[in-house]
Amino acid sequence: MTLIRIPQSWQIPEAEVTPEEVFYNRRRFMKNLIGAGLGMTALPLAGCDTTTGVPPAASKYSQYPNLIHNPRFADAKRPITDQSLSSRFNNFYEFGTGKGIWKAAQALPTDNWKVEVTGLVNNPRTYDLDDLNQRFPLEERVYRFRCVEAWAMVVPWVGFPMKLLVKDAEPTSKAKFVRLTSYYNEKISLGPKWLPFSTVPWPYTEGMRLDEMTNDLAFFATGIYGHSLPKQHGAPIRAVIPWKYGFKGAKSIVKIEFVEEQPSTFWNAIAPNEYGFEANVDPNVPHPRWSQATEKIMGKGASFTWEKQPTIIYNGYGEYVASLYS
Ligand SMILES: Nc1nc2c(c(=O)[nH]1)N[C@H]1C(S)=C(S)[C@@H](COP(=O)(O)O)O[C@H]1N2
Ligand SMILES: [Mo]
Repeated sequence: MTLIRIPQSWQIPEAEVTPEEVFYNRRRFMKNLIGAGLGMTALPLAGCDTTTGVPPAASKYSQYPNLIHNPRFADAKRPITDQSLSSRFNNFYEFGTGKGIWKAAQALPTDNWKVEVTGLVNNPRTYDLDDLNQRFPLEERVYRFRCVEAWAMVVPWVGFPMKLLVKDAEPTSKAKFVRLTSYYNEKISLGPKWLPFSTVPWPYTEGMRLDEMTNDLAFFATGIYGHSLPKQHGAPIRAVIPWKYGFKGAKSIVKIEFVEEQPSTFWNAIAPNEYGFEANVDPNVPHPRWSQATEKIMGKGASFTWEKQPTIIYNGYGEYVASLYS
């Protein structure tokens, strides 16, 4: 019974791409699963949920009466990916290693969410979600998105530039980096149980330099497609850093910590030679196991088809960020 369900998340369309998951090759993975004797209890009951957590189209924008449609980021020069695709093809390892985790992710408890801002700042503070959505003017930005696995999409996020939160926090002159920590609860985030547990540095963490964080583009998203983030996209708040590979964008953030040294981060700790800390999109730097010269853009209309195209340096955002790396 149990094992019948597991392969579902591995079915097409994810078979189309080479996921980070390959790091744990599938056979070893299945063996671990059987060896560990994981029974029905390891399978989230939330899997029974048949909704993707995506509100009906009628509610689009109604929760955002003052939304700014930032004209600089209104057109990503590629069509926006259909929501029915992007909300069913996700990476969120806390809820499983396949792309079809949208059902399992509905188990994420988002009520009374708190985000702690801490570390080398003059104004440490714990925000709740209303604080965040009211304190910072919300805008919509259509960004290109590029996963290190070489799939890509175009998504209209709702949120606010990270630099507004930085200003609020007032980092001290010692602060050089930020570390973002994702929600983690071993009892709810059942995905980890499917991995060789001791080798995986949960919770998921990510980070960047302070000058990257205060770049115009770096964004905290609390919504997508004109409504709140569905859980599988990292509700209620996640990072979006469009010139870097997707894994830099930590989901379901609970802690934002300003630090002096480059922090240890999830994928970088697992495989430093495969997932560098900087992780800027670059067609000329291949992943050790695949080329980054081209990418596959998700969908055309509402079906999972993939169109190959050349990868652009900094995911096409060089005019904003190239000077950070000169
Ligand atoms: N907490 C957490 N954040 C995460 C991940 C994850 O597994 N856990 N996966 C990352 C990767 S590899 C990608 S490509 C994006 C995917 O975002 P999406 O599913 O909303 O498209 O989330 C990133 N953020
Ligand atoms: Mo990714």
